[in-house]
Amino acid sequence: AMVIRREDYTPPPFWIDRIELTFDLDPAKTRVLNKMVLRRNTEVPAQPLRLDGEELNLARVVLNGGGCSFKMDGDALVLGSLPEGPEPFELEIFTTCSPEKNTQLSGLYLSQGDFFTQCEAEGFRRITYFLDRPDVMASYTVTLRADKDKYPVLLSNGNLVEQGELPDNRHFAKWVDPHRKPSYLFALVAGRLISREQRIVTRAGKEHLLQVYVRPGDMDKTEHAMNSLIASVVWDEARFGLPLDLERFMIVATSDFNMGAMENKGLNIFNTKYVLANSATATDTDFANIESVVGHEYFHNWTGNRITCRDWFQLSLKEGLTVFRDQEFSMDLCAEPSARAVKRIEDVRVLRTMQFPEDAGPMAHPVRPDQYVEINNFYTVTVYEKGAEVVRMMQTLVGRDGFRKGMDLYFQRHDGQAVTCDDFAQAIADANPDSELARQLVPFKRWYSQSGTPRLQASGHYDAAERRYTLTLSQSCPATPGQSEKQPFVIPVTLGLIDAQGQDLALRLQGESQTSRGTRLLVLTQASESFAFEDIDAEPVPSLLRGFSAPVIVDNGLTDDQLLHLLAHDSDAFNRWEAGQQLALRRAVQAVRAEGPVGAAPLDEAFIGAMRAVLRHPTLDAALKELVLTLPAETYIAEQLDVVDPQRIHAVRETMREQLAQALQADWAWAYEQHKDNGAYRPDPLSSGRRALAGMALTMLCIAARETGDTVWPGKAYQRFKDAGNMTDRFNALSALVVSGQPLAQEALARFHAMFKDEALVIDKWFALQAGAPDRGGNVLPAVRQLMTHPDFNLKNPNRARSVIFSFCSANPAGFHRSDAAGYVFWSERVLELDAINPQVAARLARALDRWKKLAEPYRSAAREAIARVAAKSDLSADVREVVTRALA
Ligand code: BAL
Ligand code: ZN
Repeated sequence: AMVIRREDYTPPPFWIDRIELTFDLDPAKTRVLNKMVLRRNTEVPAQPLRLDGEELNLARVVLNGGGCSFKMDGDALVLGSLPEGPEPFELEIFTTCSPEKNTQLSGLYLSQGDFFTQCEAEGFRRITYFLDRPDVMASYTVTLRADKDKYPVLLSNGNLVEQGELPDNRHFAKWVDPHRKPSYLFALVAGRLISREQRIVTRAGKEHLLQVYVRPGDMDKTEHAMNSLIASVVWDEARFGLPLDLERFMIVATSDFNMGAMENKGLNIFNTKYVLANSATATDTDFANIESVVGHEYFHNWTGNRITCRDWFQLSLKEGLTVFRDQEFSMDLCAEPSARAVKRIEDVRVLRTMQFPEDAGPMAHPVRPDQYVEINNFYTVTVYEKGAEVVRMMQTLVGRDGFRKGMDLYFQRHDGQAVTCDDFAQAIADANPDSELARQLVPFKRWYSQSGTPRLQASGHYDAAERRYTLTLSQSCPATPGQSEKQPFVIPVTLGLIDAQGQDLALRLQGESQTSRGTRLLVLTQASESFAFEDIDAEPVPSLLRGFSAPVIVDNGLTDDQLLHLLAHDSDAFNRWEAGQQLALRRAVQAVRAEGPVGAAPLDEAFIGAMRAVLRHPTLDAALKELVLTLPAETYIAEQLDVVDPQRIHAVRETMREQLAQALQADWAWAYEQHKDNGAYRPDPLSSGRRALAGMALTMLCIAARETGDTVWPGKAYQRFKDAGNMTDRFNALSALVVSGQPLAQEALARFHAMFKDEALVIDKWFALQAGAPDRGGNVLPAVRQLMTHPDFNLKNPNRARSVIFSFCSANPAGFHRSDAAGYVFWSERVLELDAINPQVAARLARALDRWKKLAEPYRSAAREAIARVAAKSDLSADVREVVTRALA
């Protein structure tokens, strides 16, 4: 396999200034005429022009209106005898491709009879020959020609400048994009679509047209996406001074999509999952995800499109920054500060359950990778979520206003360019010359170059005679593939010290004259440093890393009593949640490590009492309560252990949950009654939180009922399932029955399917709930095999494949990791089957066994064998090949 290295970057030997594309759209054979204006980049040594291409049929090449010699070198089209000087020349290339045969969903493809494109990262080369790399930015003019009845809507990037009739019942549309762009941002859509439209006027007084295109019949599910888009436009202008730079901004939904969505200039293409929602078909989580993904793609218009990446190693330049921006957007839309904390907890939970394992496994890579075989394998939680944490740390180090200044400078310097992560960090630092970031920029950038999750160890010492509290912070980072030694990271640690009454102490470090109350920032730059706080009257409890100020694993050395104190009193909601998680984690790990069968009661009275106090708390948010009372995920518990027995972890967590269900039964009943009615449906954080807590209570009550044989609560859940006024309540009730293994679950599932048989996204939920259900004696795998024979199952549709196969292999550890290895056999079959259809999706599934080396026997050997079975196939895609090769290394 060909390894591509960051250090080998060279600028392109040619520039492409303009491209005029003409498409004759036809499912079997689409004809593409590509007229380009190129010129030599005289700053690099002269070399032939090598144009990228893939699965294209070449018909003709014309140079400056005449013939020219060319040859094929693998997939590339190579032209040798080109003009020597820097003068522009014109190249005309005529090719055809077959969208209906394109099951990879990269390049030009069909979805339910409509045409869509996906070009990031390297899909444009599947449409025409081009320098398919992000540092080549061209002006695009696109003409689409197609049958008028089958494809009444013809869209591409930019502005519609002309449209009209053609012979043979055909028509055309011509689009001009006023902005230069890299090829990965090209898009076209053609089909039978309808749109919701909204005209808005931005601050400068300019009018813009916003459109959300969907299939006929889905119009009643577009309002939330449109509102999210309007909110995004307003937010980016208010928070970052970044206006909409297009007359027309379009979102189009397709049900066949590899990713969540794509930020093509002016023509975002979305997975239907992140567009379509109404209260009858979508849950609160769906509504929140739509808001954040619509925001994310819109924010790319500046961070990604106006300033793009020099090369794909810089992917986090746009993705880390844009995730940070969408997280801030969602937080800024929260009316209450507590809702901001809830959003932060949810984001950190994703980071810790997905990114930390990636950073500790065979696919570990820096936020700015050094090498890859297939770039599609590096659209990862590390590049996205850890990348966002790196940007967040910069904001913490320079302050919110300082960060805004840094962004302003970044745009001043680099608008219209293709740049690097270094350029970004430099701009933020240069705009804040007196900041800790500017002073520590070189070591700070180790966050971009070093992989692995740092460990932060804290220990406190109280000196009563001196009235001094000394906090010693130390850091280390484990070895990761290709990186055995790590240098210290620059770690911003926001903290408070809490007194016996639960109040934040006033803080003054040794040598300082000013005192500050509440939270303050320490910056750890060395392997170990001590910080001495003066005028401390009694030993405090440290509340470290408030708001999760750095993506590290903390060992805070606190006792249970100290954690209980934080859980009860911390002014930082994030750390209240964190204290509860740590208490639960300790108990889980202890029960997993203990000898003999899993005990019936892993939880003690102190813990249960603390959970009851949270649940019954008079002022805490329902959303926060639901998060605190949710036990750490099985995969997160697994990460704390050197040797992992997934069955035992599952047994322990299930036992803990049963214990909480029973011990707090009266409290759950109270919580359910208190939170179940919320009036007319609105997906705002406050009422979503109430629904989440009511749903959790119902699940706990059904779990408790299973033990006692009581039928009242399952009956109430079934009634709730039937009567619910919105999908969140309905699905929560269904889930309560399924998760608790109630006999009524089967009836409810059948009813649910009948009710929503025409709603693909709801049927995805129906599949996912069953494939992810708690395993009871190995019952889930046979159910999954059965689901794959269901008439609604379709392996070629990524959403459907994910809803069954990924929900089982990646999100149901106890169902998947079977002692008879049948889960792994199933996995290897599906990876190979999918690889023939869609390598990107197959490679994602291949990652389900990333952590096989940590498994206990017999799982470990069986998992290794399954990976080896996949690796033994000679004609694997580069995507899957890279994943399994790294796993076995
Ligand atoms: N650029 C790929 C999809 C996204 O991150 O927005
Ligand atoms: Zn993105």
